[in-house]
Amino acid sequence: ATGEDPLMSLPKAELHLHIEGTLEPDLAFALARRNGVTLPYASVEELRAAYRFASLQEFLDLYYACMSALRTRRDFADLVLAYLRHAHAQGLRHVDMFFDPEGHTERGVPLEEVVEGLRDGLREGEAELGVTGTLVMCVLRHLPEETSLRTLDAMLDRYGDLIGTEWTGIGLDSSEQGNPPAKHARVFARARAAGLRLVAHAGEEGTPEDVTQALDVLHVEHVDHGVAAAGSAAVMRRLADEHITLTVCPLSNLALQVTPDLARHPLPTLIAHGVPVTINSDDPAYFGGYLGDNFIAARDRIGLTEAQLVACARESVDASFATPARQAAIR
Ligand code: ES4
Ligand code: ZN
Repeated sequence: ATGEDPLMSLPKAELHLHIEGTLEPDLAFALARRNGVTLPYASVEELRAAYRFASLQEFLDLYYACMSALRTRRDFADLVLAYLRHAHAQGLRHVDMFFDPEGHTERGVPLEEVVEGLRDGLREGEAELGVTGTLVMCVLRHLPEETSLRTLDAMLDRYGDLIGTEWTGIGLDSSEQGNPPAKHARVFARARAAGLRLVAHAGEEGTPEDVTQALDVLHVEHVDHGVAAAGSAAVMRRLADEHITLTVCPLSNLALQVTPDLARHPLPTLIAHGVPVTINSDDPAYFGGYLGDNFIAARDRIGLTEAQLVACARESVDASFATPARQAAIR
């Protein structure tokens, strides 16, 4: 089916993609072997069988466990290349790629191995496929704000010269319950002053008020997920009026039981209220589909029209952190 469906060849940007969430079980075991790391699963089959999640936290526990396979600069480059090849075959032209520096530094992997590997992968992928990408560091909201501040400062120290080119933004991810946007307000203020663009996960498992708080306190320009906004006409009106783009991830929402059924997904409600939306894959190795697969699910299982899907793809390019010249080349 890949390549035949017109949605697969529709040019798209991906604005909500955790590179660590692209680690497929076969690559996880190959990297673990290469690094002498033991994964908490005996085989690829046993790991795949663990992909049943009742909540975001159940997923995150597995996501952090599998990260232990990633240790070296070459591991991160290989991870990026595998993702770019897969997503390019589904119409990807540009990605603003999330990564979790603390997911690696907290277990002893030097920041430079992570960032240099991701940069290598993006450079090699552009040469091979013509796909462009930028990096968006995410801070883990379950950690103390002091930790996030140190992580941002370490990134600014070593990679501040990449801001606005290879490194475009900062995001906020991990466990939403009990970790509201305001917990990391100082990190976002510092990032904003440094010239980074701001995004945050909000209203995934949370409430419309979490979306509002991300806007009022963090001053983000996109809200990642944000599907809880569909519960408030006032919040949707604000997103429409201020042109705040939501980076929606249908197969993720289904896998984490944010929605019980794609037929009841909030995307049509958000679109009906004029909210700018994009479609993304989030953690495609874990949630059963890459970017084009999410577009197909939005058509066949949510019921979006061809015109609505084309508008989502167009919005993804326009709202991306690619340069204006690159955006024009993709459109
Ligand atoms: C994530 Cl789906 C999701 N939500 C929050 N944090 C995350 N990190 C990776 N995937
Ligand atoms: Zn996410």
